[in-house]
Amino acid sequence: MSLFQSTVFALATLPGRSGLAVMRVSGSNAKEILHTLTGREGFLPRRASLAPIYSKNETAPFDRPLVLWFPGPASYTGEDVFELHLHGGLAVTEAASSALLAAGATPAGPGEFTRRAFENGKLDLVQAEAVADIIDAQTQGQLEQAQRQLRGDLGALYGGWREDLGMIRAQIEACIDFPEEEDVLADALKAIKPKMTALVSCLDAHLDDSTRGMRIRDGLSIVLIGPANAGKSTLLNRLAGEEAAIVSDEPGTTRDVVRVRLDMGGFLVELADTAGIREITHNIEKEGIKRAKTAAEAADIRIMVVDITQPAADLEHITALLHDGDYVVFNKQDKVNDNECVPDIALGILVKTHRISATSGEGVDALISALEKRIIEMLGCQEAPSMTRMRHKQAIENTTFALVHAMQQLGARPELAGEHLREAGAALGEITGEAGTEEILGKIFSTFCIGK
Ligand SMILES: Nc1nc2c(ncn2[C@@H]2O[C@H](COP(=O)(O)OP(=O)(O)OP(=O)(O)O)[C@@H](O)[C@H]2O)c(=O)[nH]1
Ligand SMILES: [Mg+2]
Repeated sequence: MSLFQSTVFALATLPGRSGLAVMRVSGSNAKEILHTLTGREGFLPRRASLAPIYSKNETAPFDRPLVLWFPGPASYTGEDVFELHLHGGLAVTEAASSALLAAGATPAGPGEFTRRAFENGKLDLVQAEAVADIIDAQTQGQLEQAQRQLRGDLGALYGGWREDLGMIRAQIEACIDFPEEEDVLADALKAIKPKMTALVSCLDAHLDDSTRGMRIRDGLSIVLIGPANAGKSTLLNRLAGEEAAIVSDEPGTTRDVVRVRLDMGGFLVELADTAGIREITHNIEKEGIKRAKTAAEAADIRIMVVDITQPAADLEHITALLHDGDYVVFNKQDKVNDNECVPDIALGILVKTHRISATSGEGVDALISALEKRIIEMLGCQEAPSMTRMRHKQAIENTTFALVHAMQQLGARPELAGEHLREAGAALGEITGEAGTEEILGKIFSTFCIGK
């Protein structure tokens, strides 16, 4: 029996003119409502059939949709569900909504179908989030990660750790329940400790890997920095394939951070252009330079753009922002001979260098290939599933925190250790939803769109 009383409906497709519009209906009255709408009964489960559909008190049908009947629990939500594949367009979908309302269904809230699937045990919370991620995916990398998550890889990993925590706790409780022989208790507790240490290492390794999954989902950040007039904005426009940033021969053109989203090597990249960094007294430009530095510090990869024709003077403020593995791009190659030496920049770190012309495009393909290779190395497939949201990361951190506390209490106060283990299990359970509160669930599903 579903936890929800009402039967809800929503368009699963975008509203507006289209070939088809799919209306989804779920809830305990779905069968009765389908009968009211079509005047028919006996739809075969999971078989498509054409049926005329009527508005209340009308004898002429307003459309003849394809009807799909999914009796619960073998449905997406676990409840009785039907879908109407209507003709797309406002008049038809409006008529269908009115007929559904008249028959007693109510409009679904954001993510309500997936929420019902979660409440009815069809999906865990991590899988529900994966449904949202699949719909939002713009790149192959995002899609593959969301599909792995929907398959249950991440949920299985967390479920396994939760079981381990439960077993350790049971063992501690068993020791506490038979405390007659002190030596036996001490030995038994000693034997439990390595299991806890092993679990802490697994959680730590998962935390270390946390950026990967989140970068795949939210985008890897690449920031262009450099002196004024070096051609940063020209390069951003070339990489983006659009005139996103203003280009001019006046130094100090860019002030705000200009961000564009790109697909590089199948992964989502957020590329940012920033203000040229130079000694300046103008307040607005100063603020721009501050923002440039902040963006550079937060980025996953920095590309320093330098004008190949200019002497490499006063670049320390910029080179100080670079990290090992970043890029230095000598731009305006079209203005010099191929064999001309590049300006000698003092760097104490390992960077990759490229010679390009952002205006002619020379050398840009090689730069793109190098970046794509690097991104695939950073985000490409690994065996273990990665966490994909800050919410997961915080819960794993809380789990580790409680588990470490449990280890500290194990010898002296095993009953307290048991309590910390319970907290650790609860923190882990929040991720998959076993220990989810209404507040957490409400927050997650409110970000879904209607019809999901
Ligand atoms: N010849 C040549 N000119 C270039 C090249 N790239 C940029 N320029 C020119 O250099 C000038 C500055 O280019 P921008 O892209 O605005 O430089 P920027 O680094 O964004 O400059 P700021 O925003 O002021 O820091 C413009 O006149 C561009 O047309 C290049 O590869 N070759
Ligand atoms: Mg610029």
